[in-house]
This record gives sequence, structure tokens and C-alpha cells, in this order.
Amino acid sequence: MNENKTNINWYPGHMTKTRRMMEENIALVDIVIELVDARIPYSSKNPDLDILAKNKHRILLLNKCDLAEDNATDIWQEYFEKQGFRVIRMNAVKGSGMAQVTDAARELMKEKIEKLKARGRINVPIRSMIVGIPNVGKSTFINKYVGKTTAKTGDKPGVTRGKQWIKLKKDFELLDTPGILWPKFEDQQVGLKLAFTGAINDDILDAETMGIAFIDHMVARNADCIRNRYQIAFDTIEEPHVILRQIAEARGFKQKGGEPDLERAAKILLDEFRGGKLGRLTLELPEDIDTMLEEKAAREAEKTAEDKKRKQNFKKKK
Ligand SMILES: Nc1nc2c(ncn2[C@@H]2O[C@H](COP(=O)(O)OP(=O)(O)O)[C@@H](O)[C@H]2O)c(=O)[nH]1
Ligand SMILES: [Mg+2]
Repeated sequence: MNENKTNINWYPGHMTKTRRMMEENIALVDIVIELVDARIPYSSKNPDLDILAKNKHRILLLNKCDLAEDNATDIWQEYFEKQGFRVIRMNAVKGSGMAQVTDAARELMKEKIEKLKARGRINVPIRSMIVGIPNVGKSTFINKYVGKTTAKTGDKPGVTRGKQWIKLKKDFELLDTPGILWPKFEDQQVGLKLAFTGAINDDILDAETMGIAFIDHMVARNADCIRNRYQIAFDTIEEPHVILRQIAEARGFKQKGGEPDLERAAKILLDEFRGGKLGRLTLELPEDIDTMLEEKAAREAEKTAEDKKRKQNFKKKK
């Protein structure tokens, strides 16, 4: 992806406040359940939660599995399990994977609960909260998970300081509002993938730039998904903007003067990707992340070397 063409800055002003609230809420729970987007499991994972939820049990939900490639999801599941996460594949819209969440939570808490019971405690509720970046499916998950059978436990003054808990089972309570986490800001590629999936606002980039970046990304990985969807032929070394033009022509999108309407084509392309119409697509694999991080480290090393040289030259001149 061209580093210069796009310059995204989506740093939210109120991140400090969010972080503080998150810390307070995490302190109240036993388990932090993070949702990530199975199409971009790395890019949609909050970078700071490892520190924020340091001493907590963690469950990772690979959500929107229905939109991702199964074999890629297998790879990601293994990747995160190796890092010590309890991983559950999820389609929050359909409600698949839900029962596993409660089971996993009970299992994670088993030892602690047994200890408490041995000391005479009768009911030991497991408390958890849902967190994740915007649009990852938190509300959808909670609505489906909670269903109609449960009731809010309401305020428990003194204990929860005004927090609302949803009692899901006799032994299971969920904080009723999810924690909205900030996305990664570390790399342009991450930003673009967040934009492709709709995790960050569309108005950060103009549609045409985003469409071209998306084509650039997809053509290298799976050109056929675009060829098949729009019934167009192109070589994988073709310029992305030419492919966007082909899409506009294939769909008959024209501007007033008769020129292909690239903006409309780009919007449709992204919409169709998000809606799963290009097929089930995972935009990144662990190996891509390794490459990205290596490239980033190389860039930084180069910059440090350049800075050093500049400083030396400056000294020499003096
Ligand atoms: N295909 C698919 N769409 C999902 C899934 N989970 C959530 N969505 C959709 O993603 C969008 C954002 O979901 P929402 O729950 O509002 O995300 P939140 O911002 O994290 O609360 C909505 O259009 C949901 O219907 C899923 O597992 N599969
Ligand atoms: Mg929501």
C-alpha cells in the first residue's frame, strides 16, 4: 500500500477518559471478553488491553466468522490460543458460539470458585464484561447473548458503584454496557483494514482512495473475488485504479459527461465487501502481520540512522 497517498489520523480526543473508565470497570469483573473481527483479527484487536486487563481472565471472540474464511479463522484461532487466550468463534447475528462463552467462563473460574466455596461462600457470581473496538458487534452479541430470559439486576450500591449488571444465570453476571476500545494506530495498513471493514469512519478517507487501496490489497491476495463478482478480466499487476474503472464500467456507473463514476464504484465495492457479497474474505494472516512489523522496524531503523547522520553533519558544520 502506498504510504504517502493516505494519511489517516483517527486518534480520539477522549481516549484518556475512556481508558480510565475501562480501568474502573475491569476492576469489577473476573473475566474480560474481547470481540475482534474475524476478517482482521490482529488489526481489530485493542493494543492496550493486555496491560489494562493484565490480571484478568480473558476470552477472545472471533466475531463475524460468517464473513471470514474458515481456514484463515483456524489459523488465527491457533495463533491466539498459543498466546494463552480462550478463543471462541462467533456469529453474533445468528447467535452461534454463545453457549461456549458461559462454559469457558465457568471453566476459567472453576478453581477460584471452588476455593471460595470451600471457605463457606454459597453463591459466587462470575462477573464479566464485553469490550471491543467500534462496530465489532458488541451490542449485537449482548442482545443475542442476554436474550429475553434474563433480567437486569439493577444497581447494587456500594458494591458496584452504580453499575448495571445483567444476571444471565444464577452464577453469571454481565456488565450491561460494553467497553468501547480504541483501535490500533500503529500502522497505515492497519488503519486501512479498519476502514475497509467499517470499523472506523468512512469520511476519514474519500471513497475513491479507499476503493483503490482495497483493490490493491485484495488483488494481491485473492483477485478472483473481484473478477468473479464484477465479471471483469485483469492481470494481477494491473494498476488498481484501472480495475476500479473496470468495475464502474461493468456496472454502468457513469458521471454526467459519460466518464466512469469511480466514486460510486468504490462505494459499491466496499459495501459489497462488507456485506459478504465478494465471498468470505479474511484480510490478514499472522504472516502478514510479521511482515508488516518487520517492515516497520526496518523503517524505524533507517530513520534512526538518518537522524544520526544528520546530527553528525550538523556538528561537523559547526
Ligand atoms: N455478518 C455479521 N455481522 C455482524 C456480526 N456481529 C455484528 N454484526 C453487524 O455489525 C454491525 C455492528 O454491530 P454492533 O453490534 O452495533 O457493533 P458495536 O459497535 O460493537 O456494538 C451491525 O450491522 C451488526 O449487524 C456477525 O457475527 N456477523
Ligand atoms: Mg454498540
